[in-house]
Amino acid sequence: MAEKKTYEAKDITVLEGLDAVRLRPGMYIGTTGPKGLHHLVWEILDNSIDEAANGFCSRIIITLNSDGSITVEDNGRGIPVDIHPVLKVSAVEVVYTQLHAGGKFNNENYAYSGGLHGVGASVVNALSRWLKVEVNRDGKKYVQEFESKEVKPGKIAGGVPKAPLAAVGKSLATGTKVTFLPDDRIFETIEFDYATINKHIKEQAFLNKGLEICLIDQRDASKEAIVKSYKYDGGIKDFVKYLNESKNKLYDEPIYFSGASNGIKVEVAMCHTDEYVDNIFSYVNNINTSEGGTHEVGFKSAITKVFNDLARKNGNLKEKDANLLGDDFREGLSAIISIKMKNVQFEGQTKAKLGNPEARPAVEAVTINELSNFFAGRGTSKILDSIITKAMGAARVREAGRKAKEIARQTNSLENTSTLVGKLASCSGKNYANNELFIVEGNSAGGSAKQARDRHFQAVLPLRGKPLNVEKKRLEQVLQNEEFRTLITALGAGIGEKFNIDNLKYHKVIILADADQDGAHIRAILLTFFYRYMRELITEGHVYMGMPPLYKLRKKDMTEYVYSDAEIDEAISRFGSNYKLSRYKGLGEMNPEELWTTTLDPKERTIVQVSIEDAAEAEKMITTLMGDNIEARKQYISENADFNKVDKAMSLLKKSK
Ligand code: 0RA
Repeated sequence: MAEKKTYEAKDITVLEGLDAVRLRPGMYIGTTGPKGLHHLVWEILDNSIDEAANGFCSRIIITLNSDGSITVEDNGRGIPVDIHPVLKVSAVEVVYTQLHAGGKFNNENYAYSGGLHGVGASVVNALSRWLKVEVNRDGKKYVQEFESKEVKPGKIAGGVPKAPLAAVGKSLATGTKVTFLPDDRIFETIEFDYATINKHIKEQAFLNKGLEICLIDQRDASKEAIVKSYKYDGGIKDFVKYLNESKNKLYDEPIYFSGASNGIKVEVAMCHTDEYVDNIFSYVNNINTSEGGTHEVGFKSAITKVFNDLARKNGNLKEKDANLLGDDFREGLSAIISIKMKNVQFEGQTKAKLGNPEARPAVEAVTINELSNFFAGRGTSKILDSIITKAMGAARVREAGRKAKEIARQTNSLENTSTLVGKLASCSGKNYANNELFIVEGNSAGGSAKQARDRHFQAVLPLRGKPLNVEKKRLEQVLQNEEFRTLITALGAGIGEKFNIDNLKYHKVIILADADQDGAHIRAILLTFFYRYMRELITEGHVYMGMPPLYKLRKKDMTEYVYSDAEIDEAISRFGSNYKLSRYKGLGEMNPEELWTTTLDPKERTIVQVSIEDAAEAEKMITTLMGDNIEARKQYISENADFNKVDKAMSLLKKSK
């Protein structure tokens, strides 16, 4: 009994740490929205991935359970169970209750972990209703459970051990299994998103060569569990093959190299295609740096140098010729850059840009060294020839484009805005920070939007059918398309290299498309366009998706608009009987008043900010759906299409009649 007392007394200091996490969750996981919720999973998963990176774990299984909890299980060595000499509790308990203790134990082997995730398993425990850890090691199975519960009215203590770690039986296996239920008193939603987790583990499987990561979704007890497994023995080389799946490659096998410089480990896989844009993804300690950073800069300058040197050595470039530009060598390039380093500093709008200056020379040195070695002795290999030929083609087009633009400038055709923006209904306000541009699908919805909007600060650009798909088009061709010229001119900030966000005339660019297949397509084309030619528009947070309602519920003088299938059941139950339900098949069905109240009015509407991940996903979708690889296309559709939506709407309509 006495022993139990001291145990509780000591708990108190532990709890104060975890209370800080519950008080300011944002400081530890960024947000309490869906992104923060999934951060918990990445956190726990990272610990298992670290164990794999050290060579002790070959498989990780993530299970989405029917009670809403999630399990992450690995076959590593198991978290140590010995008693901490100072804290006098098991190492397991330290990991889940001590802030920043993490699973890392200051072990030299774990020197590279951390970064954006790395906040420690204790943060996950603090923000969970309950958490259970099961450890198999030393021939035994150990269990410890934690919970967050109200200790006095209005005061919740987070992540309190229900009892010390206990041996509960024998086990021949080794490994760690963590199950937790995120706390709905902290998070806006505690529903895990299958697609988000699926995408993340696939990415992690690519980044961790040979590691098997499985996902089991058994939340719906009436259906068979969905089981997925990823394991790539080619690592990031397989990642590049996947990116290029539906593209025409200049050479079959991606170029792969790795090395280290100044304690920074660098790994690169790259392969050129016949496309005109590049597709470079970079990672630091397995964390995606979608805004780029010093490592990407180092990589880009290194390949420019190596390929220019080789082109000169091979006689493709004569003495009098100028060097080719980095852009030329990157045309059609798909690449993955993965580096591991200590003391990572993230910068940028979304903290997804590597800031460490030392990463640039390190990546540069490894790339110059390894890439030169790769081509050394091969003379004019086929691979090198194809890369240089492609780059020289790009340079020719660039030069021709420059001349054409000069002529165009002289004849003043591109700059003559008055003829170009004919279809744009601009707004009268000149306070750009306030102005919004709605890009609206279809002429009829565009007409309603023009009538409905507040013309002081809302401009409307209707799109006639589908905009030109920018896939497989050079910038020059995109510029010939009237729809895009109008859009570019309306935004006023230029395009491509010349894009200057300071000149932006609309602070919010809101895409308004129907909630159907065509609408999704239009959204994807526009996002791909922004992603490729005005990326800052997205990274600086200017692009939004409008959310028109899907249903209108009416009863006597009550009217309610419902924006998602998820909310419709609840709304109907509130209306009771004798309601009238109608479904909007498209924006065009709404009259101007309805459009204003539901979709345009800043006080009432819902708009969703587009993230760089959304845009990258749209670009992947476009290349897969428009590409030539039929298998890849089928697989993509079966993995991503949400056919349930339409079914659900139809069944509801039948009910309401
Ligand atoms: C430090 C030391 C040892 C294992 C781990 C950490 C470990 C932590 C986690 C977290 C999730 N899964 C994990 N697997 C292992 C083992 C030290 C030893 O056995 O000598």
